Amino acid sequence: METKNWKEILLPYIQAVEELKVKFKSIRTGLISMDEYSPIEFVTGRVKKISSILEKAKKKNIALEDIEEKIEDIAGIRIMCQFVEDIYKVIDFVRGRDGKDLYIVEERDYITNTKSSGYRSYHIIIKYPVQTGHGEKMIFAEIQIRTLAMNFWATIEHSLRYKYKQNMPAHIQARLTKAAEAAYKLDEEMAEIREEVLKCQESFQQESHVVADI
Ligand code: 0O2
Repeated sequence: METKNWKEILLPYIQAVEELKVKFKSIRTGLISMDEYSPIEFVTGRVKKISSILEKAKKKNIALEDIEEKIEDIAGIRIMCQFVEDIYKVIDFVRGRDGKDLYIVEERDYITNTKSSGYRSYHIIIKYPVQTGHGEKMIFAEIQIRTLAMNFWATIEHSLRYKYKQNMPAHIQARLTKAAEAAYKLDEEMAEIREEVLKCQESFQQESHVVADI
């Protein structure tokens, strides 16, 4: 794979990210326009930088000609949810698309199996067909699904880790792991608050029915 081919190679990945973003954003738009709750808060996407692709290939001992077959997150989208239970609704949605407009290759549950860094998120690796000027091309893409709290932690941890490269001091690492626990507790607390609000709403609706019936 020569350097001059990068533009051509990355084109279907750019297209896939754009298409997937539209698909997931329109779920939100559709639900909101019908005055319904959306499990999707916002969606972002990116195509991995060439330098990061090369770095990953080197780290994983992947030959340049195997990059497209072995690096699964050249195209990546991130779906942010308010609550942990919303993540599972989004997962169900993606599973419902399996065999239709995308093909699930693997699911990685870093919510149940939190990484040692403290990282939590749900990853779904898919194969996605892109229609190009030269016909259909099947490419890998990674969908990361997380709460706002998980995203808050991961975004900051990622930028700090980048500053240190591989040499993050142990005490900083330990503080970040503690911060991840705080983010986990925040998700739990928010879920409990939501449950209480929903209960209150239900009993309020029941009471107003009783009043209406009288
Ligand atoms: P970027 O910039 O987001 O693309 P790995 O073996 O960990 O290098 P692999 O085998 O592809 O990666 O699998 P994994 O761990 O399922 O997914 C890697 C991606 O998950 C990362 O991509 C991050 O986006 C995210 N991730 C995984 N672990 C962590 C973590 O400890 N902290 C943060 N902030 N993110 C994490 P990249 O390529 O590292 O980065």
